Amino acid sequence: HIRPPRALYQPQRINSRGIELGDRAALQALLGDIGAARRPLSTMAATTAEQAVAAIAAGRKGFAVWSTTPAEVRAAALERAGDLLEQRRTTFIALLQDEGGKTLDDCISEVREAIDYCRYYAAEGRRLFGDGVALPGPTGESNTLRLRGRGVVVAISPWNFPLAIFLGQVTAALMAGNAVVAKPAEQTPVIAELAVTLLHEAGVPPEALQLVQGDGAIGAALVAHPDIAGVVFTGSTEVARAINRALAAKDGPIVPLIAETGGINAMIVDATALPEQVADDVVASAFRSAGQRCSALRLLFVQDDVADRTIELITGSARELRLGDPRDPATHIGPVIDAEAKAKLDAHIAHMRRDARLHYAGDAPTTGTYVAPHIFELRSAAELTEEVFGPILHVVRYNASELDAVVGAIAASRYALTLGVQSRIDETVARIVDRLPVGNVYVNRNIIGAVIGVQPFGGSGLSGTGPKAGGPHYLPRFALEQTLSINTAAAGGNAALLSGD
Ligand code: UN1
Repeated sequence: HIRPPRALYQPQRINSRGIELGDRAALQALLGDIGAARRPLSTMAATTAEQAVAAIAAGRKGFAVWSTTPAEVRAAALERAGDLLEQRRTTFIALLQDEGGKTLDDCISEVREAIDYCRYYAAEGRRLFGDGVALPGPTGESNTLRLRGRGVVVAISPWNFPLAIFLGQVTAALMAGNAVVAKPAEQTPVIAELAVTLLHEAGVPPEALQLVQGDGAIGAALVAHPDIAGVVFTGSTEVARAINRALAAKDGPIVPLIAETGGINAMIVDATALPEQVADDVVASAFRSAGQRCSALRLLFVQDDVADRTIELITGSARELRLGDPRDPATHIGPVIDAEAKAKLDAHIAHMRRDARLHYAGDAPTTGTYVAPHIFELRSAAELTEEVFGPILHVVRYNASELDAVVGAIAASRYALTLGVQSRIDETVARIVDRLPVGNVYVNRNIIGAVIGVQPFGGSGLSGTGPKAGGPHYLPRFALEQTLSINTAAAGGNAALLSGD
């Protein structure tokens, strides 16, 4: 059964309270002033390894205070942080443009996401960290399962969502009653500093949330410390592995790693897919944010009957994209994060130009770290062996009898983060989706921009350990479980322990 065609679908980007963050022209006018007033990045001092170690010791004191602060009070601090973010949105939007090189649309979405994280984890925290769950037991005994903080959690975050992912990690760990030592990406230190100041202002004690600045060596010093209670990390698979090894190698407590890493994310387009919808969704998923999202589309499988037409439509839409200064509201795609990222992508493009068929190469400004969108066709998915973190799309044709082989190729990558399926046949969608362990599956729409609390985000295999950020299982992983079994029958039974008196 083939579903009838329908109007094109654009996912809504509204946050939990439906906030509008102001009209673009007004924001743009404000941005100029704020951008000029900011501190130069060179004034940021990197933390030394000794200071990083001292932060863990101070965090132990912060933990003693914060873990015994009622969950309600912790939740209220997070909500205040969300309100402060909303009030100061233009500052954060300006910084995201400046430090992160992100377009205005991306900056607005990111500030919304950051506000959502504060409010969502506050609400989840109230639900999960209050009195605990009373469990049925024999008469004369009360049994309660409750969640508590673990200790000092190390949070290591990436440059591609320097506000939202940074705050997502930190607010979750704090809500669960942990103290946090956060190490943001060295490319985006100022945003992190402002975000931490804001959380302190919102009521998080300074020793419960400390910031250390620096590169991977500082992160490694934190992870190697014997007194940490867990690590939350977003970044490359390679670094997640290194963290895992470091945690396994040291003596002391066995602590969890929550990791969200990369993907060779695929989309499968069959002959019944709506071509205009496919073009829209492929261009958004592969090229928006200059492809610098872990959710972005890297590998497009197109059924051969419609492949030429589909590639033509995608190329047509890609041509409409404007690359340039992210501060210009007409820009769709800004620069990639730095010269190192550009050099890596340029090398991949050069390699593809030799070995693959080029369908499209866009125009990019010649100064600055711009990388033009490219579309290459591969003979087989096996030719793409690693995540390419930029605006480069790889296309592979398949015929109808090869669908299972396509599914097998996606599984064989061992990444399992996002997946798109474009088809009007429900059985085809089910056949693909049921066979892959992918974390976030998107059907007949784009594959980026997961909404907090609506589309919990994260994968498995080479893509991470879970739990999913912005979902109901995230906070418990940051916590200890404590089962409290109390004799309430005997004279002097300790029922009062549970009533909070
Ligand atoms: C990342 O890029 O590291 O769904 C993860 C999305 C975002 C991805 C964030 N939540 O596009």
